[in-house]
Amino acid sequence: MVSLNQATSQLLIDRHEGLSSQSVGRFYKNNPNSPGNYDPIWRNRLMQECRAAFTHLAESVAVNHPEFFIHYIAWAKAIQMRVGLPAESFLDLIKAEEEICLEALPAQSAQIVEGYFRLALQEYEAMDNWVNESHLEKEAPLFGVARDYMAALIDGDRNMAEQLIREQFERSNNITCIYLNVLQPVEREIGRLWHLGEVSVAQEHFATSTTLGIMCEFYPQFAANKRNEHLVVAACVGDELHDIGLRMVTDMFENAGWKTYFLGANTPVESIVQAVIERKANLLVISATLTNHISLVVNLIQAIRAEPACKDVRILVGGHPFNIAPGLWQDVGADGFGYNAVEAVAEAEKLFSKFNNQIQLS
Ligand code: B12
Repeated sequence: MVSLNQATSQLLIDRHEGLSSQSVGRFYKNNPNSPGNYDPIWRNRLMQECRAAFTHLAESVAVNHPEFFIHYIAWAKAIQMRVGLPAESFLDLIKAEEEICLEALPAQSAQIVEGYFRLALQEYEAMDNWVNESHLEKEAPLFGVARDYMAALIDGDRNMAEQLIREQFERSNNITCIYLNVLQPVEREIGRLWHLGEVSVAQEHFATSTTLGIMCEFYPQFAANKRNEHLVVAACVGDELHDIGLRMVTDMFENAGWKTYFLGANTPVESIVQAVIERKANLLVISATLTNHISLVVNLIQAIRAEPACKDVRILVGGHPFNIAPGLWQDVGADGFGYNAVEAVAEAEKLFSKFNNQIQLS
């Protein structure tokens, strides 16, 4: 049976175009002096914003986690302010979206959606702090290396970037620490600076490809490690292109002696299921970064669970949405979750020791 949340989510998806144009109309009716009234470029921009808001709201309602809608609003607020829409105007746009939903949706759906808007509006002022907080923490291990590595990337100095990481590896011989305290926070910080308009798309792409190159150079270190008999298949869902986190997770499994089969971004569900069967995988690790990709995770897990040949396969999930929504991993039907690449391996080892004990006992 379809739940009220799923029905509401479907309504939002089916009607998002109409809801968007009514919201933009209401926004300008309530605020005739707001930027861009009678300007088709601005109207178009606000339409796009409303479409994205209703899509994120639909996903958030479908999985019953308001965090995603709240985070989307925080993200969009910074983007809209960057392109010249004042914070108070964006607030009025959200209020217009809410008004239209309450008028246009059936009462029970309107009630659900009202709760999501209420939570987002409660956080509206505080949201600026989320975006303004750096991912490079002064007290964190290797802060200096992370700071210099990021500066080299922003300068476009690949040699310097590689040298900093090489030197740190020579000093510490600790790849895990470099991954978690340099590469990961620097990627996130570059994303934050892009979001605020302080780093260009080109600079972000350069940083990302340099970081991926450095990670590849570490591979021989992992490959030398002792193998265990477990095999892990690693995949992102749907059109998710963010696969560096998953790559780190896979590398940490290699480092811990697992065999791995990395599929990365953009692999169709059938191909993931097929790979799991053909490789006789013990574990599937699924990564999602975008908060509107949770339904894709659910679909993939259901496809694995429906396949008799995968009955003993364990599933771990992770990535940004799981990090911000406690308990989501259980809601999507996974066996476990890890906040980062090290926790991913620890969780898998815990799962398999439990599983092996069960086999021995039965
Ligand atoms: C690099 C990057 C890209 C690259 C990705 C290249 C690649 N090969 O990965 C490209 C350019 C393709 C890209 C595209 C987009 N991006 Co982008 N991107 C980033 C960026 C800067 C870094 C991502 C990253 O590598 N992070 C570092 C890794 C190590 O962290 P992580 O993924 O969280 O992984 C760790 C844990 O989560 C965990 N984990 C991860 N997976 C798993 C799995 C399991 C099983 C377990 C247990 C644990 C686990 O372990 C990992 C390692 O410790 C982020 C910024 C950010 N905050 O991350 C934005 C970011 C994710 N992108 C963003 C956006 C908006 C986009 C685009 C929509 C932009 C656009 N308009 O086109 C597109 C979407 C493309 C798509 N369909 O996926 C937003 C997302 C906003 C949101 N809240 O949803 C971010 C946050 C930037 C921002 N601040 O605005 N992006």
